[in-house]
Parts: sequence; C-alpha cells; structure tokens
Amino acid sequence: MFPKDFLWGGAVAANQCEGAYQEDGKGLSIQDVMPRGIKGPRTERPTPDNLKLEGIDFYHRYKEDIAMFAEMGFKVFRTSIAWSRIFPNGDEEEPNEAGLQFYDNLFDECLKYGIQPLVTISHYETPLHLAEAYDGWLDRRLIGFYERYVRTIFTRYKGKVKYWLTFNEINSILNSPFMSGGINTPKEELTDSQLYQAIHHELVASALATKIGHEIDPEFRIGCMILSMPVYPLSPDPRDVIRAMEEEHRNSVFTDVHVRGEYPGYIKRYFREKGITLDITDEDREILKNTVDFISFSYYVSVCATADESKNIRGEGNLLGGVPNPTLKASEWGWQIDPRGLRYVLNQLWDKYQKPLFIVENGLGAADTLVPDGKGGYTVEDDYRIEYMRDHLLQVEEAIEDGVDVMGYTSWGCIDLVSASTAEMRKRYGFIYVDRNNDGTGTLARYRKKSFYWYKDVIASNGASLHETEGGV
Ligand code: BGP
Repeated sequence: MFPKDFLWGGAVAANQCEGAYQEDGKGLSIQDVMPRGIKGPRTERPTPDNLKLEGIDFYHRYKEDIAMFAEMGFKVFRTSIAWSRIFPNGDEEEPNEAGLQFYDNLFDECLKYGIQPLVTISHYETPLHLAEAYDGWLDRRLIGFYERYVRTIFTRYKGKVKYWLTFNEINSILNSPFMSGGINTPKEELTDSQLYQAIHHELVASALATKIGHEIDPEFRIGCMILSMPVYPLSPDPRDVIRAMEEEHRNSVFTDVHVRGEYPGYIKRYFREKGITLDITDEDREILKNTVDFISFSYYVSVCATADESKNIRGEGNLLGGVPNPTLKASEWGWQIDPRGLRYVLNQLWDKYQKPLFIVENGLGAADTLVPDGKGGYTVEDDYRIEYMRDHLLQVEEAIEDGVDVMGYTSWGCIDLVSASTAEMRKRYGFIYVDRNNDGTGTLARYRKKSFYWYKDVIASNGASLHETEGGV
C-alpha cells in the first residue's frame, strides 16, 4: 500500500518545455545551442531548427497546463528554474526581476490547486556565458555564481517551495560534460583529473546549497538527484560481478558524498591509481559535511556489465548506457524496460543510506498517434504507456512493502516536451499530447491521452486501482 501522504505527480524541465528563450531578459543557456541534444553537434548561436527555443510554449501556457495537472490530482509538480532567466549570463551581481516574477506566478498557480512545487535548481541549462567564459564547472568560480543564484531563489521562494533538488542527474557529467556540466572543452580533450575536479566543484556547490537552504528556511527539504541505473553482472562469473560493482561505484560516489559527506575509499583508490590529484581545500571538506535530506533519482533502464571485453558492447539507453540485458525488451529508442529494476534500486539505496527516496523521473518515451475520441475531440490510445507505468508503480509498491521509505513519484514529461538526448518532439512521455512535430509544425494544442484518465484514477485511489488490471511482469 502506498502511504497516505505519498506525493503523486509529474516532472518537466524548464529548457524542454518553456520556450520563450529570449523573453523577459532571459540569457542564452547551453540548450539554446544544442539543436540535436547530445547526439549531434552544437551550434555557435541558436538556430531555428532547435525545438527548445519554443518548446511547448509552457512559458505562456502554464496556467492551462497546471489546470490539467490539477485535474489529474497531482500533489506535486517538478520543474526547474532556468538559471539564465534569473542570472542571464550567470555571473551578474543582480538578478533579473522579470525572471523571478515568472516563477512566482508559476508557483502561485501550483499552490492555488494545492500542488507542491518540487524545484530542480540546475537541470542541464547552465547559462551559456558560464560555459564559454569559464568552461563551466571546471572553474571553481562557478561555486560562487551558483551560491548567489541559490541564495536568490531560496530567499525569494521561501514559503512557496519546500522541496529542492540541487543538480539534475549529477552523475551524467561522466558522459555529457557539456550538457550536464556546461564544460566547453570537448569531451575527448578532457582529462580525468579535469572531469573529477569539475565534479568536485559541483559536489561542493550542492552541499553549500543544502547548508544555505537550511539556514534560510529550516523547513526546506533538499535532495540530490542521481541518474540511477542498476548494473547487473552479465553472467554469474565472479569477474562479471566485480566489474558490475566497479561500474556501480562510478555512479554511487555521487550519492556517497551527498549522503555521507566525504569521498568513499573506492574512489580514493581510483584517483590514486589513475594519478588524479584534486584541489580539495579544508573548507571544501567542511562544506561537504552538509548532507542531503533525501535522495531523488531518475529511473529508466538497467544495464549489464562484463569483464569479457569481446562482449563489452555498449547499447542505447539513457545518458550513461551499458551492456544490454539479453532478457529484456527495449523501447523504440532502445531503452531497455525493467520494472523490477526499480524495486531493486529502491532497496539498494534504502539498505545503504536509510534516507527517504523520491522517484522524480520515470516513464516511456514513445511515438504517439492522435486519433478521434468519438466525442468530437482527439486523444491517444496509449495502452503501452499505461502498461509501462503500471508495471513500474507495482514495483514501487513492492519496495514500500519491503520497508523502503518512498516519498513520491513524479513521472517524466507529464506533458509532451522536447527530449533531452535527441532534442525531438516525436519521443513523447506525456499524459497530455502536445500538437508539435519534429519539423516545428503544429498548433501547440493540448489533448488528454488515455493515460491521463488512468493516472487520475491511480492518484484518486492512492494506487489501489493499479491492481484492477493484472500486472504484465
Ligand atoms: C533524463 C533527463 C530528462 C529527460 C529524460 C528522458 O536523463 O533528466 O531531462 O528528458 O532523461 O530523456 P530523453 O528526453 O532523452 O528521452
């Protein structure tokens, strides 16, 4: 059974839905020069083929959209603040009032319906100037710019926002240093020392945000946000088991530091053996001791690992990827579907840390077809999405039965938006269909999908309706 105060809802990110990329004083963000996501080359300046410049026009249509979230019964709505609306270049002394006002209006609109905002402070949308002039998080000065930004938003939205996430999928910097860390230096030229130095700066900034947040409002609940991805051994060969453990360590260092306040032994060994020496000050070590209130994470895929190099083939799927699992099916985009992996990851994190857990992203990216609904309107018969979400939510319930403290679940892309990895509209996650196509055509009209009504029932029954149809796994 789901606890009675379970936070049901949905999630988006500013850069993938707001559009209005130059409105009300907003500066450019790295997303404005990524018309193909992480798959294609970036551009010098924004180009018209970049769907994120207009997004789904959430900036102007948020009232209509939030009303639909309220109709589904959302208790929580996760979005991000676009850093470049508040500090257009990232390094100014004074914030942009029009940007601050937009989020005041947005949060007020949520609160009007009793929906709690859950805010990601930095979601793959570093101000472009910070990437170009400082090389993003490679530069220690980013900590100070981030500190000014968080002080501003914490002070401004105190009383409206209680739940905060410091960096979206902070571990994705391992694979996407530009998108995740605003690092302009091409990935191939980055040394391991540079990468881990940038990571260190982000970890310090995250802990500093937690410290400042608790000072500004002791009621704040501040969490880290991790791209979770269980790594299974490809075979029972102990060498594969150890390889899986080592690959998990690559990611778990981020939670270890956030929850325990210091670097774990295995990463110190990695640094030693790779000859990585980091600039870590005594003050940094003190700041890192400000640990998070909860752990949030995205969950889409699990992967396998093998010590047999001939089988070590990387598959598609999420930003980090891994060896495909021969027992699982995949989505149209090659992301393998593994509902039980969600129960597994919840148990793993709980066993290790005993911190409340929040699933802040999960969902199925699929190509949808709009069809007449028989009542003069249009809908999408997205039974595949319902099946995916039901199977995952039943595993969340299993984890709750296992004794795991799960705070809530916000499905990814509760309204269709531009995808992060491929920057397209065709890959849809929403309960709400948005009429916009990969070529930029479409009216931007919104339509309720079949899953809209399904999720509404799930929330109204606090998960009981999940048992009305048999689970598929
Ligand atoms: C996560 C990101 C989101 C997001 C989601 C789905 O990695 O935090 O921003 O979009 O994955 O990925 P995609 O949009 O590439 O399908």
